[in-house]
Amino acid sequence: MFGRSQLIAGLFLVLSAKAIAQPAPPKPCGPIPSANQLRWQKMEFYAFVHLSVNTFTDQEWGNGDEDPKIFNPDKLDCRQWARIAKEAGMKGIIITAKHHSGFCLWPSKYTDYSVKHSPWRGGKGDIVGDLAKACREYGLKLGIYLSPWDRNSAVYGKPEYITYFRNQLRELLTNYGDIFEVWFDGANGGSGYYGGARETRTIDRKTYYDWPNTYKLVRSLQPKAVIWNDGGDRADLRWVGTEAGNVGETNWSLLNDTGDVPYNMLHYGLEDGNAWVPAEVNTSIRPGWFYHAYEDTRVKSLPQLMDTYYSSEGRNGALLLNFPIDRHGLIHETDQQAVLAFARAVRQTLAVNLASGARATASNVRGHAVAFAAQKAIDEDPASYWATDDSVTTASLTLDLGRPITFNRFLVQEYIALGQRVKAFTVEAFAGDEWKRVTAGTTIGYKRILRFNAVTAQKVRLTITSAKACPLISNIGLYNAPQLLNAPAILRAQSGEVFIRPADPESQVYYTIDGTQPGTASPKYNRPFPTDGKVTVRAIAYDPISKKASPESRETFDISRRNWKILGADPKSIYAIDGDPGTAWQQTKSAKMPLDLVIDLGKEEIIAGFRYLPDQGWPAGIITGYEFYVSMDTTRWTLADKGEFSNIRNNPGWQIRTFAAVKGRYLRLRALRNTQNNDAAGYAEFDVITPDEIKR
Ligand code: FUL
Repeated sequence: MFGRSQLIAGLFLVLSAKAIAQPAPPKPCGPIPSANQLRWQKMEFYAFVHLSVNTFTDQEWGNGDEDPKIFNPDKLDCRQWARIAKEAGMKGIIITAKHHSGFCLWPSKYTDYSVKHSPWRGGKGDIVGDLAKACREYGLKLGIYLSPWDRNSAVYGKPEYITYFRNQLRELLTNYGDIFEVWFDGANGGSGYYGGARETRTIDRKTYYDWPNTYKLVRSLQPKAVIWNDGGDRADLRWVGTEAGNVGETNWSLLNDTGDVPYNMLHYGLEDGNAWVPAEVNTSIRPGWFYHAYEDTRVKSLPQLMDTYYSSEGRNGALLLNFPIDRHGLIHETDQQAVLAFARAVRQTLAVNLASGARATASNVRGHAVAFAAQKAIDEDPASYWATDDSVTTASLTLDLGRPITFNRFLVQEYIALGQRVKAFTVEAFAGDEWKRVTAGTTIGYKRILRFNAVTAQKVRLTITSAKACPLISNIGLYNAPQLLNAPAILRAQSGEVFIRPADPESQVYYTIDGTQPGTASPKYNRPFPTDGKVTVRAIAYDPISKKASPESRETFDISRRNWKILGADPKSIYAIDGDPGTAWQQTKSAKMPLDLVIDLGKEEIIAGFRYLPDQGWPAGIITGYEFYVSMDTTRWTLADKGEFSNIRNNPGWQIRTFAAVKGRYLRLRALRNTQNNDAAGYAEFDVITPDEIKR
């Protein structure tokens, strides 16, 4: 008989023999995430809220001279924001504690330009404090946006401002508990109130803020926070180069530590970057970041939000989704419904992982060890992973599902704690008696999700076709997402012909032009149809098999553009009024700012506003400063409006301007400046608004 001690010794021997047989885990490959970055990456989805004095003036950027008395969000309720974020599956909320206007949502000691001097709660309120409390109650993390640009501060542009900025940062990072992210916006310098100076101040984005010392302050006050910065020194997280809600299909979580990253590479990261700087995709649930009642009908639809999801979280990015807080201090009901429907659809998509329970085998397993076996990719433990031998960078993993299963989504995750490795992969299905390619991708990173038409197969194979080092796959998912019908696109050519384009070619389209809701009893769209003058077209796409309809799309067109002529311009100028946002006219020839777009309407009209859509392709000629004139004869012009299109660089959507109605036959949109400070003006579309125009 063995004694107890012999038994233990025997057991120890067996265990240590096993331990010796175990190959060591792979060495890190290239830069790896810090503990803060790893923790942040797992948050995946969190909210932005934008609120400031400009919420009450309908501007995207406050000028800094708005009277604090206009700030009165009479029903402000941070618990409502937190409840919605929580229900939507978000993990935190980042608040614009101070936006470019300089107005502070907390009673900062260092300025009078804050809630203290607003009528809201008699000047006794603190929105950052309220939100911190609400986040604690709902188990959410709190993040702070503090705009480096301050259009109110008299000392902006001078060294004293940096002290002021850091004092405010210290208040925010000291008085409100744990902060998970600090957001330093890159929009910087320009015109402003600046304590009454009302001038343009420019700063050197690289040196002015002395970021290294500001980062030190953040690290000392909030050691667990991640820093976002697109303006100056490299931070922990990067901007993706657009606010449209997507990051590149190829998305490396890497950048270079020093030196400038070419603007367009923010979208993709750098394969050989020497620093870990993962992507955060920031976008708003509406076209603007701040609340405008005229955007109540432009809240992103479910298909648009799903596209955003697959192009952000599905491409190795985190999703920071903004709610513009309305004038009552609430998330608008429509936004609430939109985000909750979105969250539901994501949950439904990922409800059942059809890969769990499969039998997994691999072409190579690191040291033949159980610890790195193929099965580790479907064991639902994010800390375990399938790994190959160090020398192997091409390998495949096969899942046998036991019976034919239908799926249309493929999810895959790398074990990023040891670096991002995979450069390219394919997914195949064994259907009939051969392997067929289902889809393919480039980078994976923390999480990659691919969409494709449903396939039915018993075996699925992931092949890593290229990697920087042995691949480490921590998770694989197969899902059968319920069908989503996209709202069709509605366009009107200059001729007045209306085109309706459904996203899925096989779906049917029904439409109305009489203001009624479209349904299957409405006219069916077969070909473009003519219209003339003002009309609202409403349309749905419909799948006769599932009997499901898409969300409705609705476009309101103003007076006919049939007889319009652009004067003194090259033939391509027609693209500015052809009704197709996909085509644009770039007015660059021999030109110097100011540049004029002059239109002959063909007859006298009453003009009460205009709409401008910049080039939707490469960001050139995006007009910021403008004047708008109307004339009866092209000799005497009346200035009807002037101003700036705020934030148009990052968010180049439709710009809508209305003014007191003016009569005339000729229009002149004068571009004074563009986002690149050169002499180009580009137009994807230009249209007018006439007085009795129905809701915008
Ligand atoms: C931009 C700002 O200029 C916008 O107003 C908004 O805050 C967005 C998140 O960042 O750079």
